[in-house]
Amino acid sequence: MPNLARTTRPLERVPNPGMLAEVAAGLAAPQKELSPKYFYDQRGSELFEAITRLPEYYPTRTERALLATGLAELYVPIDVSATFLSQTASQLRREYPGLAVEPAIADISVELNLPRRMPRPALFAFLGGTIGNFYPPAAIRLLARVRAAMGPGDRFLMGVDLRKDIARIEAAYNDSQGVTAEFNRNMLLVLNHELGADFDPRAFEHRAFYDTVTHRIEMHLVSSRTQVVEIPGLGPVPFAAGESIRTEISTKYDRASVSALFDAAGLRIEAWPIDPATPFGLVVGAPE
Ligand code: AVJ
Repeated sequence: MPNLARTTRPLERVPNPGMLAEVAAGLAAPQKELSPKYFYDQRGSELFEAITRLPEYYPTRTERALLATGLAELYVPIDVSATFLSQTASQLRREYPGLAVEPAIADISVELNLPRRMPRPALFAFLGGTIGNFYPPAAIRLLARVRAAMGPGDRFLMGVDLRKDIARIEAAYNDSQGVTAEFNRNMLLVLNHELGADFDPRAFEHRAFYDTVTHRIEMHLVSSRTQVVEIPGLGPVPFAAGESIRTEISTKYDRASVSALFDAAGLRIEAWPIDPATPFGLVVGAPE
């Protein structure tokens, strides 16, 4: 068996001194849980890009079709996946020679790490429906952080996946090629690489199901047998057969639930251009 614990690759993500404590807390909970941000090392970011091209995964292509192409003078892409981000920045500079691209490496659940000065008015964009990965209190904190960085003339553009037929949502997270399953298991490789853990990704199964009460799809990694995982500094983590780690929630919204989030963060909905067929939407927010 390959030793997944020891590799010499450089860190591909934002340095994260709090990672071990966060992983420890998540794995100590009755429902073991890890943050979906740990999907995104180089491989995880590439897998997510592959997901965006899957026939079942409708969000990205719908969002792109909704966006009119107007070019800004300064683009500040923010991402937790550092190597992937700098590759994207180089590619954008080649594609749009007139555009200033200033990438910011950040864990947006903690800070935005914006440049000190930016041309205004600025459009803050949070696309893909990623707001759905945050539990309501964290979603409000994130939007409030954006709101605090906005000037009066700035606007906020957010992609939101909307409530729809359960089968269509579940298919988008259980694609027939197994890319989402590999994306899900990649989180274990991230923990092996960054914490020296010894997860065997083959011993965990991908599961994704929709919860109609909380309006979210949940992704889990289900332990296929009784096993003990070793995480240096944390010790042995036992798993029962069938026990899962929740690795992601992806909440689906409607106009009322977006409006409630915006209210709590000091934003108001200025426009609501959606694709009613999917449905998937964009929302334009302004400071209240
Ligand atoms: C990148 C957060 C928008 O929640 O749909 C794709 C990640 N997870 N397939 C989402 C994801 C499973 C995606 N976001």
